[in-house]
Amino acid sequence: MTAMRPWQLRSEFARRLSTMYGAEVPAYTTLVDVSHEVNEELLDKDPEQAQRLGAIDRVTAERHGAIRVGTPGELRQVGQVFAALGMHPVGFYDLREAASSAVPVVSTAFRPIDGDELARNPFRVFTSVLTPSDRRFFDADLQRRLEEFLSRRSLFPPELILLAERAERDGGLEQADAERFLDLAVRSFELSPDPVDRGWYEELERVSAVAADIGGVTTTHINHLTPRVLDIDELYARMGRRGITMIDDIQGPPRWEGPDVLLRQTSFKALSEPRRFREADGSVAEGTLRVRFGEVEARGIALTPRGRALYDGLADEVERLRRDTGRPRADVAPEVWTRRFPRSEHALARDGLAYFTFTAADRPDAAAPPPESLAELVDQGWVHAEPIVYEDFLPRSAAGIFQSNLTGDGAKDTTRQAAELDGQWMSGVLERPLHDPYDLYARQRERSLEAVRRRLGAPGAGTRP
Ligand code: OOG
Ligand code: NI
Repeated sequence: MTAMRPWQLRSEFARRLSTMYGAEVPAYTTLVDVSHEVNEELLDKDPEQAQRLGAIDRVTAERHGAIRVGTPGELRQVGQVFAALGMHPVGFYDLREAASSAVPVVSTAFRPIDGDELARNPFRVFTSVLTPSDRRFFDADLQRRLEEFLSRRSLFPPELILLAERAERDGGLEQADAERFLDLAVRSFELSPDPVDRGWYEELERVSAVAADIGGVTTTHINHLTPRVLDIDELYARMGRRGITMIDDIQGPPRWEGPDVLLRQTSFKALSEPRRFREADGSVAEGTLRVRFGEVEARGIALTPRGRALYDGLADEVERLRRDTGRPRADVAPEVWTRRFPRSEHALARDGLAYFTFTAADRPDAAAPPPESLAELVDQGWVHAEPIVYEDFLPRSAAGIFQSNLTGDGAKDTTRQAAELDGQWMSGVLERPLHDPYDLYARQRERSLEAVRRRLGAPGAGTRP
């Protein structure tokens, strides 16, 4: 009998990470306080609406972290540590393509993948790995020196990896081991007091501030920890009133009259933090770095590939209009959405644009057999639809958040050869399957439809779109 199951380790890790990060970055605590304030108010006003996309206990504890590592070996170890917490790699994000400034990383997100695990604690970590072989950013000489620097460091103590392997194998850890595991895991993501080699850091910074943050230091750290808020516009205004400067924009879908979909994010600007530097003459001096920021997010309904294509099309149209007319995005976007995006959850469900789970409605009066098309089942009231919340990330928003917090644009030579890195590469490095987010949502929907068919005694119900 193990004392702590993976989900308990996950909750406890997220809680301790939050305490640690709050001590390192006090403005994060303000962000969490204001998020809770806004959430409580909405809950008081309309408990049902406020909890439509997750019970309040889940939402209150909900966080995502962001970390950045340097090598395939480090990424594999990260995968092992998170496996102990019941978190699996989902999705492949290529920020090299999504960002206009130099962001030489590819990423995945570790998260729980089952509905009940997500409900217990949905903690997720956006994890990026540096791409030193990408010639658009690094020449052969810099690649060699960077890889050599990275090969000399070790981010995770062997004891942590052993405990993680044991936790994954046994489905949890005994109390004393769990305590040790959590302690070592949280400490691995603390900001290190080790001096930063100034010359090396600055050389990398000229290529990319992200490359310097990852490969310019001998340790890793949590870059940000993001609480979930139910009204991000209200939060944005309140943070401003508390004197905390936010970035200019809220990334993702606009505020509008229709359903919340996907993910909206914003952040406060990267803060100057004291760090020690080793100078060229070997002396150590105090200095500052501006790398870590505070992000906050509001989550909406997961879109199907068709819904996502519509979303991406609207994002392009908004961008075009913004450029052509010079009007702010916050004015243009709601107009475009009102014109082109379905105005109700019902329409999203009927048209197969978003993911829902379905339950059979009580229809004792029904004379005809239920229809085979899901659209008709929805339209004729045979089923109730509950939205599935989006558990993943958006590459454009991620790139936007990265960019708005970088000190400089860095340098990207687009005439040179990109390194070919994709989901298959990532999965090989992790030695684990990389889950496709759409498959996970579709599976959740399909399970609910199987139950509907059994309830209605109609094996064909909902088998067509
Ligand atoms: C990750 C940026 C992406 C998000 O929420 O989209 C991200 C990073 O800054 O390391 O966290
Ligand atoms: Ni983030």
